[in-house]
Amino acid sequence: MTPKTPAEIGGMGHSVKRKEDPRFIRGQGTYVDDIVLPDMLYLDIVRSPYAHATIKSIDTSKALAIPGVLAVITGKDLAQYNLHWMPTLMSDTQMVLPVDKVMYQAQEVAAVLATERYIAADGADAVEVDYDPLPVVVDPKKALLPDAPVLRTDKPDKKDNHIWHWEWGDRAATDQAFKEAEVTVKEDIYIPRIHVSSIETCGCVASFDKVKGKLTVWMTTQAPHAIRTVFALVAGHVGLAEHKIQIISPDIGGGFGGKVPVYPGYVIAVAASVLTGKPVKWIEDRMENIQADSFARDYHITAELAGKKDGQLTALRIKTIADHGYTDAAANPSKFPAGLFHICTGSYDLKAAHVEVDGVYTNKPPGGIAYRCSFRVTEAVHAIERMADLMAHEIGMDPAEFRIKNFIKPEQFPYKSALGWEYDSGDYAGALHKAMEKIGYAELKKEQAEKRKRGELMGIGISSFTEIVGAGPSKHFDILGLKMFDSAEIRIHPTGKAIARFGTKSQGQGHETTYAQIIAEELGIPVDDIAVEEGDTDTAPYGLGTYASRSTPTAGAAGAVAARKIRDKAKKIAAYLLEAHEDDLEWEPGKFFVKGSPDRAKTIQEISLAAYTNHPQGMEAGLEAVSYYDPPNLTYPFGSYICVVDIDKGTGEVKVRRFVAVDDCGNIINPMIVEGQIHGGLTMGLGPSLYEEIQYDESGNILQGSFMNYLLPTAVETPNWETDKTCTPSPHHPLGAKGVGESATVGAPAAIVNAVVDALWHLGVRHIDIPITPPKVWKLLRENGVTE
Ligand code: MCN
Ligand code: CUN
Repeated sequence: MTPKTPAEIGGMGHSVKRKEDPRFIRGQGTYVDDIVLPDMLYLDIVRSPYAHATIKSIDTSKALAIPGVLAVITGKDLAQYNLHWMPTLMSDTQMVLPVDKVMYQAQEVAAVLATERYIAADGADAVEVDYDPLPVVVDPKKALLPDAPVLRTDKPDKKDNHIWHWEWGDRAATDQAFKEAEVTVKEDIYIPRIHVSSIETCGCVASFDKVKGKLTVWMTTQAPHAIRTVFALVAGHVGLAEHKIQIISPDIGGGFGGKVPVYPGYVIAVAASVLTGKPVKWIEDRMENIQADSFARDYHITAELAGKKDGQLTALRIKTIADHGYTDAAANPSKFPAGLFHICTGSYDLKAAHVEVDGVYTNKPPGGIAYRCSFRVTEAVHAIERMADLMAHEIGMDPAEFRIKNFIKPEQFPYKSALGWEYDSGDYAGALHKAMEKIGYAELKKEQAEKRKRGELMGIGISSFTEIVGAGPSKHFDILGLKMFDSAEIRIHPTGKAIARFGTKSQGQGHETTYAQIIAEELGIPVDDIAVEEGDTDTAPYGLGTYASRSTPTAGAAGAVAARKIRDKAKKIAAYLLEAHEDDLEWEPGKFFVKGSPDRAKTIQEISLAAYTNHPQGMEAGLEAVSYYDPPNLTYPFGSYICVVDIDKGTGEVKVRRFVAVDDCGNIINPMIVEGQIHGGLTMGLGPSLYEEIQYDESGNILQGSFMNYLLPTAVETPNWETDKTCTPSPHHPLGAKGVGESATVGAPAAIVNAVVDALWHLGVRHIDIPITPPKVWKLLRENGVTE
């Protein structure tokens, strides 16, 4: 797309350098832990060594004897104010601090308040808790057995560990299609628990001003307004009304979905500040972050695909057990307990589909956050892209040809999927062809055939994913009743400079730059002249926050709509100044001019000044607008990824030799930022594919509780990503843009697994669960006599 604005204005399509970077690269960002207030106290948390145990007693005397320790807060203290439990995003309940039992290892048990951070930590070590261990349930399938101990004894009516059953689609039509199928394939696919490892851990500074009765909380949250409302609803009975609560999300060092939930530490810090009248800081350390914060995925999927011998797909059937840990705290729109998992028909034109998911309690920390994926889309994409590959291999058809045969065709858009989604636009074959060309697909196939003769293990894997982002149309999507719109408020100052505030909150995505570009595009005001703010609930308009790649589809659209309202008013002012009729005016970036006489023009800066100094009689002064944008549909970005792997026969190590990613997110605001999003996203797709997994032993002990064994890819493991794009605008978004922040993380794992299985198919290997670690592959090689 050629930019419509010149580089000095920097509208859409310009790779404007990030406005936020000068402060970040100089170490001048303001993160929560940078906030220091006078008389600030520190909180540290006592955590449970047991995954399931009764608390017999808590002895705080030794801790309280340490000079500087001011208080030890327990569940019983919070229970006096009915703050020992809190609601989760899925209307389940979660303990802030336990009164009688703990439900997972590393759960919060008590909190120590002290004058210094390290004194608080010493105090936490000195708290003595007497536990009585209870039987532990870690396997969700065992949790469903009739003799399994019932975990949620706090719910009097609960007689088992089953949380909910959810199903979608046409069961009868799907069963019928399977009966009539010429070929079917079936596979169990486990998508393990993984953990968001943002550079900054979670934390807050809560400051209650007893005189003003106002609570200010700086916190690491992706959704400040929603948090404010939830705090007001939960703590209204202790006098915290919503206008007396200010949530500020300062700079955030990565969110990736892990900073959507409310963690107990936040609530305890707020309670401690309200009780003491002093500011209270709580910052997780790295081990607490990895062991106790909410986790992603943990989906036990059984998928079946039906089709004809010629490769035509007909139907998909999926059953899933979702491990939610001890509470359903998943970050999903309220009406969808399994998120948008029913995007699982993917890029294919299927006649019928049916999907079932059962949520289960186990003795683990809460699961169900999204790890750079809008609500279970990675799980869905992984399932369909694995199954498509399995089917192609099964019938002996080239996986690329197979996909092209089954893709939804460009002329079928808007396309209604078998599970009810209306895909907005796409050209799936276009993206796949581009990726095939870029990687040299035909030559790679030849190379592979030759290598196979020599006994070398090389694989080629494709993933042609469809993402679904931008929740959302508020008729379907809400979180605890809050409709999922988003907002923008733009104010133009007399000198033509602007401030714009949004209801979302960047965690590294570059909103200060890209939102300014959207306004520059619409008003012709240079990017440098536009200040963008987010994350302060006292100033920003109400919005639902940044996750699910929704900022561009929702708040970005709101920015365009608000800017257009301003342009409409500017036109009236220009007509007045130019003594012309509005209909005779034309717009080009930055000015209105009289049709046919380009010299008779008024720049947006001149118009801005006139809005305060010389506006028409009867018109309100000023130049500003607000938009609360409720998107008519979601956006459906997509892409085709091709991965080439070589497998070391001696060690089982998988090496990603090449990875080509062709993405399509419609019209692009900032190509450089989008490329950065894709590079980061691909690396976050690589991690879980080859390295990352959180496991528990039978007693509920976490096995990957630190970066010693929870492995993240570094620059050494990360291949050279080769990226490219196609552009299929969204027909309903004001700028034709789709979200992109998560596409790569969602799409990449299936390409990697498909490549590995492709390398090993001739040995009889049909599937490998991620992460594909060297021991897993080595075992397969050994079983097949390839290695000793
Ligand atoms: N963009 C663009 N043109 C498009 C689409 C997007 O220029 N057609 C730009 C946007 O203007 C924005 C960025 O790309 O600057 C991402 O936009 P979008 O896809 O709308 O996603 P969000 O801004 O809502 O970001 C959320 C998404 C999610 S859900 C996760 S998880 C994730 C991700 O972004 N977390 C991140 N990328 C991250 N990047 C960083 N650095 N840190 C995180 O925590
Ligand atoms: Cu999907 S993790 Mo992001 O939605 O913040």
